[in-house]
Amino acid sequence: MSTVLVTGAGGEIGHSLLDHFAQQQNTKVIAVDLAQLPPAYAQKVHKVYQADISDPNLISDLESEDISELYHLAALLSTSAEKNPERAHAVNVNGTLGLLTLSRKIGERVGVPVKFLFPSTIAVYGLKSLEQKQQAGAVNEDQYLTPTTMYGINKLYCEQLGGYMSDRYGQLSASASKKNVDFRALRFPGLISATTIPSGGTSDYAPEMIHAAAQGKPYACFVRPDTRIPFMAMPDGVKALVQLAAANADALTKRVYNIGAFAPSAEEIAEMVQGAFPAAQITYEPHMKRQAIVDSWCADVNDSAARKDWGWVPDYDLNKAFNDYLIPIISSVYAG
Ligand code: AKB
Repeated sequence: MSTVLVTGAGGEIGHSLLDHFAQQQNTKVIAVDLAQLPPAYAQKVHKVYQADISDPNLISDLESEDISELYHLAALLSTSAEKNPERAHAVNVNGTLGLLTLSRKIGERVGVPVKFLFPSTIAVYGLKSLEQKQQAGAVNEDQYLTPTTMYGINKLYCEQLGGYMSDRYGQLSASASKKNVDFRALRFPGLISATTIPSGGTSDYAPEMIHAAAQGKPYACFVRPDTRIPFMAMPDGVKALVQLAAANADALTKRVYNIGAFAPSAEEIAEMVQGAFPAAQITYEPHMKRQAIVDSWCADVNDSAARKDWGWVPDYDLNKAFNDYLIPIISSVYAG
């Protein structure tokens, strides 16, 4: 029986990850979330801590748990973080440092490194202009690392912090060679779930457009029709996390991996939505500041390292995401 800690368990990825672990026989899940977990999800886990991840009391309460894998999903996303940058720093950075320290202590006590799975983001990229974005195309992990948002800065720093905690923590001390944390990160594109609606992100226009159409509501898209960033269907996001966690450490040449699936423009998403829901009313009312944020993100990612090192292949391209996952499930959710 292995024990897995999931922070931000009540969020979009959290729900899908809890669904995944509920199917596993030998996994005990401890969930952490600021809000109360809906009863259907609370039933799927062994224990729930309703707490703020930046609270040091939570970290000391968790120290006695024999956690072998930690999925640190709790974060303030890009739009929320711009509204409250200090709070974003406290949650996104201090919260992550606390959990890395927790993992280090547990790893040391148990004698096996704790696997620390960290969802990073395409917000770590900062393209200077639309011309540069177009020329760059699918970016590699080490290019354009000049984020423009608090969220992107927080995530990029935490990627470095995770690597440090894994490989060089206290490098001048006598016990430094001992590895207590095995940090692994994925740079997620915008995620689209059929069962939950995101809040606080800037890639939210795609899921918002689809969910509005399924409910027969008009939608004013907050970015221009030509806006392009990578997206992924939620089941692929969960698959990537679980696959990276299971990968053999010797096969991993990086601590941080891009993962891609499809990269449509807002207009191409609107066309897919209109095809599925012909009565959909989609208009464009770009919000200048949110537009600037997505314009600074890459148009696509090069995920060849993930493909080569741990066999990453998405199950859903744009057509399959709409036809086999989003439309059937969303339609039944709102019909029901
Ligand atoms: C956001 O929009 O902030 C997130 C992300 C791309 O990381 N969905």
